[in-house]
Amino acid sequence: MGSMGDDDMPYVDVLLVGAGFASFTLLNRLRKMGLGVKIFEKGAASGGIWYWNCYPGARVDSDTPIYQLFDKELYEDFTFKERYSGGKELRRYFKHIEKKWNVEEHMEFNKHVDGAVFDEKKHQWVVECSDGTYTACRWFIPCIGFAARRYTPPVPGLSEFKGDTYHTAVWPQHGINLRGKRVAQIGTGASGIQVIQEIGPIVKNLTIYQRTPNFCLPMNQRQLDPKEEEQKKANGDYEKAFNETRKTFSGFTYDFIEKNTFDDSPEDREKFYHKLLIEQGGFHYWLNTYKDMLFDQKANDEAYKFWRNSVLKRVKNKEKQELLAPEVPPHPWGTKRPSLEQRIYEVFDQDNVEIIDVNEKPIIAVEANGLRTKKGLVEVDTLILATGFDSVTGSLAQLAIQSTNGGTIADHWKDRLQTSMGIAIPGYPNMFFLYGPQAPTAFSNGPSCTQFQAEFVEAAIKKCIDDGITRFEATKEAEDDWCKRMNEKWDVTLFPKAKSWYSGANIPGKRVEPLNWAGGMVEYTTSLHGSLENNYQGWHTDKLKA
Ligand code: N01
Repeated sequence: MGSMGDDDMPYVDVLLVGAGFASFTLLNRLRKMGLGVKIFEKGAASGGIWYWNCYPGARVDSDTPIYQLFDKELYEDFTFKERYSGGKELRRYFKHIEKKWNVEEHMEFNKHVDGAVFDEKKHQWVVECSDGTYTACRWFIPCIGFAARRYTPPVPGLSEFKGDTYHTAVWPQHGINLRGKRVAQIGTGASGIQVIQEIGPIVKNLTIYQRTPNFCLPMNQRQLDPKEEEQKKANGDYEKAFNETRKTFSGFTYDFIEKNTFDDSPEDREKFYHKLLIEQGGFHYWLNTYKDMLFDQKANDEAYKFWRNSVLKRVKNKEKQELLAPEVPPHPWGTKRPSLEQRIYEVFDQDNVEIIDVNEKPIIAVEANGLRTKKGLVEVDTLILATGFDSVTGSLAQLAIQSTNGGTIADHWKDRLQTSMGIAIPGYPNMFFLYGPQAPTAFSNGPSCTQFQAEFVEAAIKKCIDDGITRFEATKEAEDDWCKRMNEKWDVTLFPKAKSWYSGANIPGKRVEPLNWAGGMVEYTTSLHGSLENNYQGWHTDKLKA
């Protein structure tokens, strides 16, 4: 970081990292305030996660209209085609944003941010990129999401494999033809389920190495009628939906109901579950159900029982039934991320699809021609790693962003994860991060979370500019308070009973702790905005001496 202080260093008021939903929301808001804004994106195009995750079947699990930027200017001439949009459609949407908002001058692609250091004399960040360039900015805002650091498990012999290996997080942009191939896949999370569903019907055979079954929910996908959508826009239904997301736990348009599981008779409960799971589909069975489902084990068992029966009806193979919907679940229902599916259980049940439980039959080694377990060698042409991410914390912790107290973000989190309200860190003045740790992130609809965080960032920057403040840093007290509240919210739920990326348990050696705010969106946004009150109570402020 040698160039600090160069007067000819390029300067921009706000530097955003990553070209996904969060950055575009901020870009539009902040440039309207008259600020100079740039987005540095390491990929060759915009889309954020939708640029990188282009594996077969990639599709979002949030429904139209709430999976988009909440902006009339954008939706008035763009209509999504399906209830749940596919990856290609989302990329088309990002192109639309770029064109509609005329963002070209703000974008730099193939620009990888390595690290940054704060210049106390100027109250500016100096940001270093891997192309050797430095950029100064007053406000530095990484918007790199929770899945920017992929994870590959240390399977013995992985480099010995002579076939092709692909990780879902860096799937080749040109696609891969797997028709008629013998394929092995490790992992059955959200990415893994979508790949299986897509390729199961076309490959010669597919061997799935499963560690934990994914308790999938029917997506109830459907094509949208363009005329109907136009009518909805004209009626104000889109705006109503966006507003609704502000009032719910997860930033969806629906919420937990004001009833506990056993308030209903068994018959009424069955009817209610049926409505959520079968008729409505999507996340209704997860986030629109009895309010005790994620807090009370007995209530949770009821939800599991109903869900399990629905799966058993779709899978004929008895062994697969037990692998996919075991009598005794490995974790409470809904404490790991359920995937939305369109035909996954029928695909799992196909004769060309085999499921190997790696708890019972661990992968002994990957060999030149395939994968060996104690059952023998399965020869394959292609190996797919759908093994996820060093989620939530890994994205930021991998960057060399220096604290004013010394050390990096990874150092700051050495003993515990700590942030102020999941948006800032003491020692990192004038820096916010969006859709990251200790925010509603993994428990929320992405565009809702980033929209509400962006509104706060805009309000904070505006207030600072109005008050002549040039240095704005979270207090240690605010951070300690947030960590305490994080744990209080988490500990009363059933989430700690699951080994999940929600708590870092998917990465060997990673400390297990709550990574996401489990107190709901409303309390989250209220806390953010409240922190600016009473003379910036959650923040230290300073002004450059003239
Ligand atoms: O990653 P994951 P992902 N041996 O961590 C398994 C979002 N997203 O990329 O469950 C064997 O969920 C691991 O097993 P286990 C979404 O929020 C959204 O699928 O840890 N298996 C798991 O099955 C999602 O939740 C969308 O026991 C091993 C899998 O690999 C998040 O991103 C689409 C293993 C990893 O699953 C992450 O999803 C895609 C090992 N050593 C992603 N190590 C949509 O909206 C790991 N696994 C649709």
